[in-house]
Amino acid sequence: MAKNLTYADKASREMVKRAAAENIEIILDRYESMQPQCGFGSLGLCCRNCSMGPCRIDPLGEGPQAGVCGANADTIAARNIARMVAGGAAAHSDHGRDIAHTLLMAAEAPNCDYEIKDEEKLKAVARVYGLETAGRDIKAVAADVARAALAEFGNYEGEMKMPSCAPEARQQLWREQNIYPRAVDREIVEIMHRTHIGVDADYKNIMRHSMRAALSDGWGGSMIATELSDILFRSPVPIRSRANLGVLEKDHVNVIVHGHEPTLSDVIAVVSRDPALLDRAKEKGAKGINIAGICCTANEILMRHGIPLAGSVLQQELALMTGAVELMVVDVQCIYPGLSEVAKCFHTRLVTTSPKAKIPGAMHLEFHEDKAKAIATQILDLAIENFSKRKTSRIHIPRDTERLVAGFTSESVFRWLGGKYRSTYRPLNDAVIAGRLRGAAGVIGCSNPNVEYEKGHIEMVKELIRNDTVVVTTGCNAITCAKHGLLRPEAAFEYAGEGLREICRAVGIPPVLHLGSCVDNSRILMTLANVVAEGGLGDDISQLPVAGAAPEWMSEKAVSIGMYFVASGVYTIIGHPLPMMGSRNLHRYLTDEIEQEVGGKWDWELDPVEAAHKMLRHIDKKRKALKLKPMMYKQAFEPEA
Ligand code: SF4
Ligand code: MSK
Repeated sequence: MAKNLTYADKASREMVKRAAAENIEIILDRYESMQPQCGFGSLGLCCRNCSMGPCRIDPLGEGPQAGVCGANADTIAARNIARMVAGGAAAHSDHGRDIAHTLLMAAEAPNCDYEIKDEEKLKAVARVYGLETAGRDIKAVAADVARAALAEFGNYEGEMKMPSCAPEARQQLWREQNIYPRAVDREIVEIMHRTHIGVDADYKNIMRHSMRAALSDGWGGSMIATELSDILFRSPVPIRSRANLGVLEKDHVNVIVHGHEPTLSDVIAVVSRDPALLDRAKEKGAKGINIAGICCTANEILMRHGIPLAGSVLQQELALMTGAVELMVVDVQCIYPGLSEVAKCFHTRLVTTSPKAKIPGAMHLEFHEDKAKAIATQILDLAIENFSKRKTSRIHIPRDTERLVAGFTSESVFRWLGGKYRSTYRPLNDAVIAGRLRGAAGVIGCSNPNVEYEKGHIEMVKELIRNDTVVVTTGCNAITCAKHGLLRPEAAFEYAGEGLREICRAVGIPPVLHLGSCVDNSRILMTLANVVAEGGLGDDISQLPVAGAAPEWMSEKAVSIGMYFVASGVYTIIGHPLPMMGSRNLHRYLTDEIEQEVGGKWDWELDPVEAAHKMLRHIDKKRKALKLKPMMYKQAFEPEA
């Protein structure tokens, strides 16, 4: 499947071809060389949690059915999934912790390069933490908010505060199920403890705690990352830009920012407009400095500065294949170590900046928030310097770009849906109640060479909007949608059903709404909470006509995200199943029984159109339970065969 590029955008196809012609190894080659991949690992039946192992369970039932310690398929598979949740929740939440430290610095450090850019958001977050704001110095409030957020990671008693943004009924259910998160670090550490040799052997018990840890991510660490980033870098507003490798410019110094955190990339975006730097670039023969992004760092600076998207996770090496990138600067997450070898084939400098993420062969220039502007300038100077090392004959930039509108938030997004600006969710709820909108779907997540390149994202999203389901998107799905023209307002006329089309026409928004980066899935949670609070669609998220999907998921973060959506009451479908299919019991629990406990459940379906239909059937089921009017418009989707 890896090299099937039927659905890939033209720019990616061009660069994959170039890599093959020049014998430069990229992810698709490495994926192919890994085949066949380990069946025990894929089924979740391999354990190496202690040195009596590694142990493998025979999926056919003929060989061993328990590891040396006696752990069976259910225990081993559940422990493996739990550890994926721990990895994902840790990645998101550590990001949130760093942003909280930056906010504290902005509040207290003299001459800090960061400032409080969104006082309204600061006050809103202060209210969540029960902090007084009236008549207080804004920096003092910011310091209190930062400290309260940091306390969420290491609380030693009570519950986390941020999850109090969830509907009351949902919070109550979490308490009844004993999965209300207490502290981010605690829940993650507890996963590692429970999955140690000889601790928790009950797969359901392990999964319940995994939900608790995932909730500490979605309604905790990730939400802190989003809210505090808005305070520091300002809340996004709808903004126009472009996407795909064609955003690189032949006569400019091209700098790609890649990774996940906005702390450095936001400063790079600002500093790149410094006249002194631009003069230096001109002295070297460049017309200017062009910043473009890959992965979620890209989403962060797209939303706030309109910086164009060079591509999604699978395009990181392809961007270097253009021969036109002077420097790629990376922070954390989703950064392939393989970049270092591809960079060597061109003049490109690969620069790592986080003490948590060094790559052999890359230059390391450590980022410190207290010297943000100086370091950003140093990085851009390196890129300018490198411009003269370009080999013109090696440059091949695909021409393809696509227009997009991005930068919606839970505060702004659905206010638009009613046809005029209103400060409530009433227009959205009314559209759903009246049947102009069938419901809403979150389609998110990575790209993965184990499925046909981008087919899952595009086909699923098109099928959903065709059936009057507004799609909210984040992460690499958002980038893929952008490249394929789904984030243009005109996409409503080309692809959306009549009801959704009418709404998009009235307010000039695309049918697919870009809500940001991976941590910004918290914006989707907050949106769901706001819809419930608005009234008329039940008193809990699990009653809403909504569904979630990650058709091409790949990272541990995606597992944590899926788990917190399920634990929040959302039907969540992914392409490839979680690596646990060797355990029938765990499969049954996650795809069925778990719904009795939390109202949401997992599902898997490789065919993206069929997956979209499963989501639509679920949405219809919820509409029926709410006794909503039948859909006003004739649907393309046939609910029952
Ligand atoms: Fe084997 Fe049990 Fe050790 Fe896992 S924890 S490696 S199943 S003995
Ligand atoms: S970057 S986690 S590949 S969405 Fe957020 Fe893309 Fe997935 Fe990384």
